[in-house]
Amino acid sequence: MDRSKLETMVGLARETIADQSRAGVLRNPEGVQRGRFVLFHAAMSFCSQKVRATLAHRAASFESNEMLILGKRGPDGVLVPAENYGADYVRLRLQGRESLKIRLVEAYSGISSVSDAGLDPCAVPTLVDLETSEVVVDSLRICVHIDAVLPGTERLVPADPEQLQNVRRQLAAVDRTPHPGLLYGFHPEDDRRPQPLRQAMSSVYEEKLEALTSLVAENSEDYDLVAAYAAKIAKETGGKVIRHDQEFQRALRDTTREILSGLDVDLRASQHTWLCTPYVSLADLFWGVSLVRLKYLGLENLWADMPAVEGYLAMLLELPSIRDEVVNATMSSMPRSEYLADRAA
Ligand SMILES: N[C@@H](CCC(=O)N[C@@H](CS)C(=O)NCC(=O)O)C(=O)O
Repeated sequence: MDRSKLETMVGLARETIADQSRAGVLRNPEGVQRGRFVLFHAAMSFCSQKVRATLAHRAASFESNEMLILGKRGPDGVLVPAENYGADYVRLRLQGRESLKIRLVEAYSGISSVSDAGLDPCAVPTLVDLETSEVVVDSLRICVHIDAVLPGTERLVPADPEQLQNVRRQLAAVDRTPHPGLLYGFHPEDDRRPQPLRQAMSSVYEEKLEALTSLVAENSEDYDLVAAYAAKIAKETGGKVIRHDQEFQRALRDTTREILSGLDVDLRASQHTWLCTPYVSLADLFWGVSLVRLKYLGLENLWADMPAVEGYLAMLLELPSIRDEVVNATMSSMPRSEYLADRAA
């Protein structure tokens, strides 16, 4: 895409952020490649945490555009939609979809893997690489892109074919973990999410759908935008139906436990200091984000009989990138969880 056109689109997307003190903020100014990366993200979003941890680990500078990804109803009853639903932000994201050649999301699945579920046109994170004039969507692809284009040999994605294959397998495992389903859904007998979060989730789908329906009406002349909002409506309608479905919610925990058992086996078989490599790899950062989120949700019990996983998490929590961009970002942007607060305090 033509760079000046891209810069115009980025400028418009920035304006969807209500409080401009959260837009265009230079993060890690002393880092490498200053002026190259523009990131639209949210502090609480686990997909954004993967990207910020990658940028931090690779010591890269970036322009931060922090979005509020939950709508809010004001005291007057008027709904302020999530900033990531703004037309100009969605238009930017659709540019990223074009280069990815991937379908839009069609239904709710409880996972956010683009490969399995399709692209959510209204989600974060979105990366703009001003040097290659690319819009990159999907956290997995964004992190691989950042790692590949940065100079230096300390790559998070290893060159060794066997290590590479193992890293890819782990990235896919984290991508298949139903994090959104666990965050938004109501487990019938063991819901350990902080009370304010449960409260927010009890009306979140209604608010999302109300905002999206208005946006369709406001943008009815823009065919691509309407198609994007329609895809998001289909997904969120599915989520609304299933959030109290007991079997679905239990199945999400079973799937997560199965994925964690795979991690446990791989950790015990690993010949390396880290999961797949002698140095930290992208697999470690992704597992750091995943395990911190599960711990926050009170789901540490899913690996209670897997000491290798607990030991691995302790190592991950020592990484400054995980501490700053995952643990601290979670604690400062989400309601307090008794399960995460103790360790990180
Ligand atoms: N596979 C995508 C998933 C993106 C995604 O689901 N993002 C979530 C936050 S982690 C989001 O924007 N949620 C807000 C919403 O859907 O309204 C990625 O990894 O980037």
